[in-house]
Amino acid sequence: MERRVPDLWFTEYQTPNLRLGLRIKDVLLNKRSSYQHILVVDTMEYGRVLVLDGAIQLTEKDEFCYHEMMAHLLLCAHPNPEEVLVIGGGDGGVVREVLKHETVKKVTLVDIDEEVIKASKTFFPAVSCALDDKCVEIRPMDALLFVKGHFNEFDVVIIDSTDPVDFARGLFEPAFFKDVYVALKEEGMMVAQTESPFSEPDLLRDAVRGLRMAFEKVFLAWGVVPTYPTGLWTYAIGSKKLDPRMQKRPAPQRTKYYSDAMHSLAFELPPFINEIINGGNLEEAKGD
Ligand code: AG3
Repeated sequence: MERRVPDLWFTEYQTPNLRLGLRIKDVLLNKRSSYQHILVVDTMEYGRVLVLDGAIQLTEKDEFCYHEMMAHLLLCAHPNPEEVLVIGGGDGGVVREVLKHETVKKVTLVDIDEEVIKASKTFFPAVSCALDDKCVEIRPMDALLFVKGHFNEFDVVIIDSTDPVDFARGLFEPAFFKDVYVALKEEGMMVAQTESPFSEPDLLRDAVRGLRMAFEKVFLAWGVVPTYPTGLWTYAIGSKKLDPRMQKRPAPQRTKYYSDAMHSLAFELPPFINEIINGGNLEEAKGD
């Protein structure tokens, strides 16, 4: 008889009828925090993977696709971003990208679950590396409460949430977007991850609708993240004044997904996505 190695797989049910399977090399962490289940596995195809409540948050191999877009779309569209608020994102990936901008004086990270921050520091040093920077203040609390106490304070707010289930649901609501509006300065902008137009078209439509209730200008950008449901991802932007399609400052050096050309490309919506958020109305599709 030959020796055989066990065949371990991690499966994410992206929808009840669609799943992504990653072959596991090793299980590094498998625990429950007060808020969610936290799993860290090392996989053959994508390296280490952070999974919260069964949903992939990042993999070593493709996290840059998402984190670069979340940070640079707005930071490069703002003339002088100094004060940045990151909501969720306890892994530190967005904060790492934000700190590539020399204008930034302070980043406040508000994540409800300190255990995610701890897991990232232990297992994803290349993602969490900026969390100990002197410009970063970490506030482990509910972001819904945090934003209520802040007025006219931030240039850019980045909402790096999990899927809208359980405690993250409120982060996709119009009431929250309105609080974020108030927390932003006069030229402020916010971006939220708004899932896949293939698997969650209704969620995307509702999120854009909610943003339009709170902000003068609303825009949508898209990009590719191979390990997120369907691989096609959206980023919804609310702005008080500025047009985020106009890049004000060049892409930071050494990015792997975002570039000056990708900035404008990201705002070119494929017609089926425009249909979802505007019912095909081209005037509105321009965003303003
Ligand atoms: N936040 C968005 C993850 C959504 C993925 N959804 C899923 N796999 N079903 C990612 C946090 C990374 N900083």
